[in-house]
Amino acid sequence: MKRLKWSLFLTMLLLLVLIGCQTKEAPTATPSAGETPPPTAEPTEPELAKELHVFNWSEYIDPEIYADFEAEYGVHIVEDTFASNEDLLAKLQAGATGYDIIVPSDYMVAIMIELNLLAELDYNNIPNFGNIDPKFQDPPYDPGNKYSVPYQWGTTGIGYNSDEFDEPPESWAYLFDPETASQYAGQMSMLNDEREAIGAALKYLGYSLNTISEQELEEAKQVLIQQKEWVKTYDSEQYEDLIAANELLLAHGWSGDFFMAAEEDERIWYVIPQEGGVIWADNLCIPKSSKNQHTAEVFVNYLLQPEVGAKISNFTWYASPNKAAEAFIDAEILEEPAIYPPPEVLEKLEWIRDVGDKLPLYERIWTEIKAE
Ligand code: SPD
Repeated sequence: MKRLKWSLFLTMLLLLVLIGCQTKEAPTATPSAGETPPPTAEPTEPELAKELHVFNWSEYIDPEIYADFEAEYGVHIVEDTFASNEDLLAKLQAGATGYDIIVPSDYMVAIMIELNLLAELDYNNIPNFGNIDPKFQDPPYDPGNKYSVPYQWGTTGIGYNSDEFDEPPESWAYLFDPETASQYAGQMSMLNDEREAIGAALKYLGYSLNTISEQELEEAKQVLIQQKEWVKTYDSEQYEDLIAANELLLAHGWSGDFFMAAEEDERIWYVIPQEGGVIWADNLCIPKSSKNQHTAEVFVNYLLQPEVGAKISNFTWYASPNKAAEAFIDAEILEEPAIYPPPEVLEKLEWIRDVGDKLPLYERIWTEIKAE
C-alpha cells in the first residue's frame, strides 16, 4: 500500500514537471550580430514614448483629450502654446528640438517643408486619415499630405459686443475707415500677426491678401499706420476675453475663439466681412527633430477618431476637416453659418499663401507698422 502511494506520488510529480516544461515560454532568442531573426518572427511595434511634447495654439484642444490619451496609452502629454505661425517658426529655427507635434497653418506648412523642418508621415500608423473630408486632403500647401494632417479650419473676421451694435459690423471699414473706425478708438484690437493684419488691410482696400505688389503693400501699410491710434492692443490670445471684460467692442480675430467665448457671454458674436476674409486650416505636423515620431503618429491617429475629432470641435467651436466626426459634432456648431459658411461666403474667402521671396516685404512692413 505504502509502495503504491509512493509510485502514485512519483508519477504525479513527473507529470507536473512535464506539463511545466511544455507551458514554459520559449526563450526569446536575441539574434547575435550578423544573425538574422527567424523568418516567422513578427515585426515588433516600437515602444511608445513616456511623454509627448505638443506645441499648439492656446485653447485649441479639450484638455480631457490629453488625459484620455494618457489613460489609454500611458503617454503623458506636455503642451506649450504659441500665438502666431511666425512665433512657431522662430522657435523651431532658434533650435527648439523638444517638440513632437506642432500645429502650423496652411502657408506655414509650405514654408516649413521648404526649410526641411518637417518629418514625412508614415501613414501605416495613421489609418484614420481616411476620416478626413476629401475636400481637405491633398492641399496645395502639402500635395499628398506628405507632412501634414488637417486639424481644424476656420475664418478670420470681426468679433464684437452685439449689445453695442444695431447692425453686425460686417465690413473691414469698422476697423479701418477713418470715419467709422475712429468711433471705436481705444476699443478695438488687431491680431498680433503680420500676415493676418496686413491681409485684413489688403482686403479692406480690395486687394488680394497674397499680393506681391509693392504699391499695394505700401497702401496697406499706410492704412495700418493710420489705424494705430484707434487700436487698443495687438493681441492673438485674449481678445475675446477683453470683449467679455468690456474693454473692447470690436476685435480682429479667429471665428472659433469668439464662439467659444459666447458660450459664457452671449453678447459676443462674430461676423465675416462682406469684402471677404481669410479661410485657413491648421495642421498636425511632426518636426524632423522629434525623437518620438511613432508615438506622435499614434497620437495623430487617435485625434482622427470620429468621436475625438468631434470632441475637439465641440470644445474649440472651429470647423472640423474630419468628415466622420460630423455625426458627433453639436448641431449648433454644424448649423452656424459663421462657422461652416455657405458656398456664397466661402467663395469670397482667400487662403494665405507662401509668398516666397516676397516675404521680407511683409516682414519689413510689419516691423515699420509696429515701430511707428
Ligand atoms: N485659439 C486657437 C486659434 C487658432 C487659430 N489659428 C489660425 C491661424 C490662421 N492664420
